[in-house]
Amino acid sequence: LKRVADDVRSIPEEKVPWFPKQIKDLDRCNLLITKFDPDMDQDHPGYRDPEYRKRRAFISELAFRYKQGDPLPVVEYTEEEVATWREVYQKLRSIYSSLACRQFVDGLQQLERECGYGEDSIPQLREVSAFLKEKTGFQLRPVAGLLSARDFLASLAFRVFQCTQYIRHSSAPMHSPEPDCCHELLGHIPMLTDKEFAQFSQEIGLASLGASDEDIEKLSTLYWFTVEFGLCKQDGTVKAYGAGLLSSYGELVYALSNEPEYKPFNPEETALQPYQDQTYQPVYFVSESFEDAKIKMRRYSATIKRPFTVHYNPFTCSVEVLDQP
Ligand code: NLE
Ligand code: FE2
Repeated sequence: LKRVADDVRSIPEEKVPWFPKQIKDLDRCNLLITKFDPDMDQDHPGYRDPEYRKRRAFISELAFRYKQGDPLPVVEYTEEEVATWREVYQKLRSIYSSLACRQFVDGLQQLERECGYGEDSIPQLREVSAFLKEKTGFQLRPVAGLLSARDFLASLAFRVFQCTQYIRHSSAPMHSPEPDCCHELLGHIPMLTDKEFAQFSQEIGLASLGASDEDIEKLSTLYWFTVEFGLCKQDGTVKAYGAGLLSSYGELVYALSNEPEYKPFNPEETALQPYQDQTYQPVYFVSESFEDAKIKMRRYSATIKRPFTVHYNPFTCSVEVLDQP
């Protein structure tokens, strides 16, 4: 018989890292990784552009002040920002039908029809979040930059996707090593309109709650090679479903050329593949199908050792923690 534990810290002899149990606890999941910050990184294309840095600071502030349940901040984008968006949108839109997976193309079409997606304006997180909520129960939350893997993955357990709201520098529209609104809105959001993919994302999140640092490292590597840079077979050809590819014209073309190495997706091996996040990936993992990736990930997650199990309660938007029987 399983018993609901009040707090996993009551489980003897195990040090379990703190993790959010209620959606409100995500206010504490905000550890930022500043390595790509335009204020710190001399190689950032915005480093020498004080206007850009000021804009980034302003948009970051909106995210820092955000608390779960607040209405999502609305950003009035400048003409220059919209011009960057337009360039990214037009270039990518022209290659999606041949290089992106079916679920992505369907999702984007729905967003264009029903959620104001198009090249003339940058969609607002508030509207997109409301749309997603109805499709798959996912909702958005603003974030100031790249989050730590533990905090980012934890939010997925609640079907919350943390989104940046600033845009990449106008001098480098075709690839950015850091996330920005082009990456979130074009890379991630269309995939999150798909029920199966939403489920896949939440399951990675649930597997991460209270996991050891080593297991977080492996899960974030798996996340990297699936949700960010995953390829899958469809109708006999290889297509992209990873958001890092679907938001970068440069890397999308490269990933589906015959230059990079392909390996079959297999969580045990993929979890150990070293990766870098500065430029294009030298290797991509290809799954037989979405379904296949989901089944294999589920099997892998079940092998992660934790002294408890978690169950998401969608009625209360909270995680129930159960002692291992
Ligand atoms: N390289 C991606 C892009 O240019 O949109 C962003 C990746 C963020 C992990
Ligand atoms: Fe991403």
